[in-house]
Amino acid sequence: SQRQGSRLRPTRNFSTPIDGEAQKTDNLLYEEWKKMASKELKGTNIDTLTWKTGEGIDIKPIYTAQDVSPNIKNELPGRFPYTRGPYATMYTHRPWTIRQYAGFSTAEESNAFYRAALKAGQKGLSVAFDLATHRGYDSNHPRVKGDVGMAGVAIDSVEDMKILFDGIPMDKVSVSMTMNGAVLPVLAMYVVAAEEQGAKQKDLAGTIQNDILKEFMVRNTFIYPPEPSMKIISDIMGYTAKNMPKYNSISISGYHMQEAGANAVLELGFTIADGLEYVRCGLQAGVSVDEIAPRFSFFFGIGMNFYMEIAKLRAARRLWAKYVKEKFSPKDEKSLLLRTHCQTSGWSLTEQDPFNNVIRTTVEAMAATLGGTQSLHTNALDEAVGLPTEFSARIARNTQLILQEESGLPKIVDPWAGSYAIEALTDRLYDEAAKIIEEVEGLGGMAKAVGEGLPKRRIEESAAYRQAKIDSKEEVIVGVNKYRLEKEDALEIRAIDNALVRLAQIRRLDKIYQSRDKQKVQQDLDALTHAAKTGEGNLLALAIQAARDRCTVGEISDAMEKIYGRYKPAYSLIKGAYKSAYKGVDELDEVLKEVSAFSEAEGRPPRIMVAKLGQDGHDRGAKVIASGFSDLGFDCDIGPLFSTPEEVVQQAIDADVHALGASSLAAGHKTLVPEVARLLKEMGREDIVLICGGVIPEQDYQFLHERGVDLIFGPGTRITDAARKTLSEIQKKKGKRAPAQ
Ligand code: MLC
Ligand code: 5AD
Repeated sequence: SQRQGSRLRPTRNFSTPIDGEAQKTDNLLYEEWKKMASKELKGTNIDTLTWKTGEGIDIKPIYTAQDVSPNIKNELPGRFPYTRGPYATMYTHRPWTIRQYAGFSTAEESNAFYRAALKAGQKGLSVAFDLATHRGYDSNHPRVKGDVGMAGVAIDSVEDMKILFDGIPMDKVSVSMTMNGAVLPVLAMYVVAAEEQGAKQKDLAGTIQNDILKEFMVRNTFIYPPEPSMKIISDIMGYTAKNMPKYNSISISGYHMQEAGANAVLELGFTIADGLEYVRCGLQAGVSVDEIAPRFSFFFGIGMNFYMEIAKLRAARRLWAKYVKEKFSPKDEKSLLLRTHCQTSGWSLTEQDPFNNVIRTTVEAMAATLGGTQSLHTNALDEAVGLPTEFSARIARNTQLILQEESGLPKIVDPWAGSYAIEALTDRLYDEAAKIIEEVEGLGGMAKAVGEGLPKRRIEESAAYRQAKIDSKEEVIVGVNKYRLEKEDALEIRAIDNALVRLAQIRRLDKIYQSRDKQKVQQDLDALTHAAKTGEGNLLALAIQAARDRCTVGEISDAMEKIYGRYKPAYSLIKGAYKSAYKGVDELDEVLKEVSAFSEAEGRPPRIMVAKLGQDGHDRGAKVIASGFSDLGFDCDIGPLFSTPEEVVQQAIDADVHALGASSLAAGHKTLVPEVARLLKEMGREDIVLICGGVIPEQDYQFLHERGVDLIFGPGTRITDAARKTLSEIQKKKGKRAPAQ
């Protein structure tokens, strides 16, 4: 209706009360509460009860009717602006989909894992691919030696894809695939595997992530530069709209922004702005909004700020409905529905006292479902050390089963509606995110904003700010910066034999090379190259033909890379954000003093390079460390993503560093880091302090030390501590240092 439409204007302040009489009563009520509160506080200022969140939002100790717009009571689930949910009945009729993200090692092993999960109550599948696949390399490529099968399942051809879904009816079970870089070959192989199972394209229900903008911002598994990457997305949307009507052609993801450090406002604003850009991308390719938007889906991260996260999902639905309506005037109401998957935050989980993670994940899962998510992944308790084991995966899944089947949570639609606090927070997030969206739209849309580096910068600032809050103990993490155990029990972890997986993949590739029709393969690949060059033809249709003829992921990717090239990201370092958010400057000052004493004695500050090895693009840790060290007076550089050990060692020597840090979050620490140590030794540069940081299980520490790693910093390390230890190790090794050239 008109009235609802006007409610949605972003400039409108929702907190403005409308009814004068009611306001008077509310004011009286509030004054009365203030009096009572002051008495209880015995002189402490009442403002100390207000919590300023990382978003800069004040969470007040009490909310009353005067904090919410009276129009709220007209909102219904299943009706514009959908704040209360995309469906009228929500979970009371159909609970959210329990969809656990998983994949590791070979297709055989992952298939067995999926089948067991489905038997144990999981409802949908979600495939995690290894980093080699993400970046369009076959398992036999020399650059991905340490990555094959490690952080996800290795897929090289349709033969692997068929094994992955063996015994799983692809026209019945909905499958999500997290793929963005090598999205064409992987989706093509999925379609062909389904075809060869006897399933029809029109019956395939599922989701492909296919969200490249956030890859350039935070996740880093792109292959081609932005422009051809957007063209690929529009071809996929065009193809699925015509041939796969039940398939969600994109999963517009804020999750990775949150994991990279974005607060709720940034996550919300940038994600909705991404969505608008993808609609335009489709329109430019000649599809109408109603052909594509009903099959858009979203993906949000859910962290520990319980109220904020519930409000975020409610605000997200209202924002999407409002902006799509205003900008694209769709005729189909379904174009306005924001349907979303959520994942609890991996970053919020700790290596220390890891069973605490079960509790954190439960709180987050409750926020996600009380916020009305359609599908959910709950993280496993061993998140900070490795991939889920059978045990930790079971507990993670059961967290959702218990919420669904024991708690009664699904029995009420949007139970927080009408809560003064949640409604006020929903409005506030809506307003704040709308400001970001307007800013981005003002720049010409998200593709431009990403090109200019705006979102990345904001997110990295937010990450450095958060780290300082934690390091200075203003933000408590139980078992890490408070209530820390003196002795930790070892946790059983999933170990993957990367060399074995790689061998198995190479063998299967060799078999494919011998059995396929070489001429057809060449024709298919030439057709792809031609389409990339001319812009003619649909790239997904061509990739499907190539997959049928047993072209591999690497070959299909290469065929387009010939024209598009491979994208090389630029780097920048955020300065000052860590230092400025660090409360309790005493310790910070001490470290600064130590560093400056070093600089005076040496004639230059301690120099360190933070490197990222292999295809692991998770660089929040590397960036936060580099920003923090740099704020502490170190001369700090970040090496390029996707480096080989040889490249890293050469860069470190060329830059004449005192220390080299390798940040590893995708299990490369057992293959790539020892290789770095070996090369340093070979070059006679063992004087360079070698540090390894990231997701590294305690069990591997000795292995790494024996191979020449000097310092290991796991998750939960305070940057000030890391800086001190690094400095003292540099001092210790000084005697061994080769004279500067
Ligand atoms: C649902 N339905 C209802 C209903 N609830 N019908 C009537 N009444 C109700 N109350 C219907 C829907 O309309 C739909 O049918 C069907 O039931 C399924 O419901 P859904 O809501 O669409 O759920 P689902 O199929 O699970 O789809 C959820 C989704 C989808 C739209 C969010 O995109 C999805 O599953 N995404 C998952 C993404 C994911 O797992 N990503 C992992 C990323 S991990 P119909 O006919 O309308 O379709 C990652 C980590 C990393 O990224 O970095 O590596
Ligand atoms: N299996 C299960 N979960 C995974 N994640 C990443 N890779 C896998 C995998 N292969 C989860 C972790 C991580 C997030 C991005 O996704 O929780 O933090």
